Amino acid sequence: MDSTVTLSNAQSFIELENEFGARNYAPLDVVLARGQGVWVWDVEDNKYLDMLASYSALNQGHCHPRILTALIEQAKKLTLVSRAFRTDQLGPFYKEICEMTHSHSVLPMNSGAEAVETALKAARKWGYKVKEIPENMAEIIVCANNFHGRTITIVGFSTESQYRDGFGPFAPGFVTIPFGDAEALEWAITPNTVAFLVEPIQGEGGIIIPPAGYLKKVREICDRHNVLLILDEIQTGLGRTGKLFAEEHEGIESDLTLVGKALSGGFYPISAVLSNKEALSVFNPGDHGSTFGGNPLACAVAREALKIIKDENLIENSMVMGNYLIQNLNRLSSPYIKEVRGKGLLVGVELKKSAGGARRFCEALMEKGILCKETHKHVIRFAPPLTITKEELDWALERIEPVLCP
Ligand code: IF1
Repeated sequence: MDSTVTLSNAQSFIELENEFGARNYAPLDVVLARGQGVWVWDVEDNKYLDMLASYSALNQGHCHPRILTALIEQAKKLTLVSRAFRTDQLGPFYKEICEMTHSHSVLPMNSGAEAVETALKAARKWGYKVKEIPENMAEIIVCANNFHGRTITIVGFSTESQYRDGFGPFAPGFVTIPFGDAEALEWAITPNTVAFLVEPIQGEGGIIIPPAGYLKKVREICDRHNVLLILDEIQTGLGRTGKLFAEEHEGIESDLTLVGKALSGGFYPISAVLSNKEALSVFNPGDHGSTFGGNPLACAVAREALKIIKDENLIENSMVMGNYLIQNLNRLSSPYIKEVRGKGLLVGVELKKSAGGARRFCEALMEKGILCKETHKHVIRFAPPLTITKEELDWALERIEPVLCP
């Protein structure tokens, strides 16, 4: 029996998802079929400006032709050997990402959550082997309102009740402090603290920017107590906030930096842990790994995706266009807007409670040809590909204004 499905209209695709898929998402009812740069088209060929960019995985834009070529050329040659053998892609990828990010060493994985898990394992092992903490006593400090992924360990230290509900028991050894409060970090550190894990800007938390000087103080406190600073730059990194990494806004360097999402420009799941000192060197053969981590297809894609960030000046464009977007959103006199905040092209528009939630605004924007997604009920997130031009932002602003200023 031929079970191949050929469908044309949006509703039939939606029904298929609803009939056969787990209900772990509530997406907008737009069924996309192709994308190019900042634009995507649905199955009925309606065109939309993608102002979500897959939560920053598409910093280089949809289907970037150079990454596409790298993917195809590498796919013709060699895709996977596992880490049982070496390849002619892994070493060059290591060298290029370390040089570009001023890192000492790197460990490649696939998803963002895996990069987070890898860093947690490295930090604990570093704590036992280097800091000489008693066995099974390692503590890692995290922030309230964090988002680091969906594994059981990670949701175990989430403060969002839905992310935890029904998934326990959870791993011990995590301590939660408020985000943006350096003094709280100092208070929470004990002789058994191995690391502090934090997002430079909380993404899913609602585009929350900590007070100026926070990361600098955090760096100083971690140094003073011999605690590793782990920055989750999976969403904020690779140009999103107008710097290669958000840490640069405060002129600091982490001990471990986590990257994912835009590391592949949206073609392929690739993540990595970047290490600035000895933290990663505690791993011995057999301690950690992944079948697909560091595979040659991933490396070829990531190498090209990184080069594009430089060659197309995406970091500077993110800063300039981000400022332009924030400035113009701030000009709107809307009865709904409470605050506009952001850095580079990571922008949040927080709505007043009286607006009744951000979802209906995202739906209204979709009707006008703009795709974005609410976060934390009351915040609209605008995070388009970093390739976006002033003309394209003007096009967006023309459509955002009537939705927010009726
Ligand atoms: C989904 C959110 C964003 C992240 C940070 C680690 C990860 C993420 C700072 C894990 C992932 C994703 C997950 C994705 C949607 C998206 C998201 F709304 F869910 F929270 F971006 F804001 N650290 N964020 O933002 O990376 O394992 O997913 O590769 O649908 O859950 P991952």
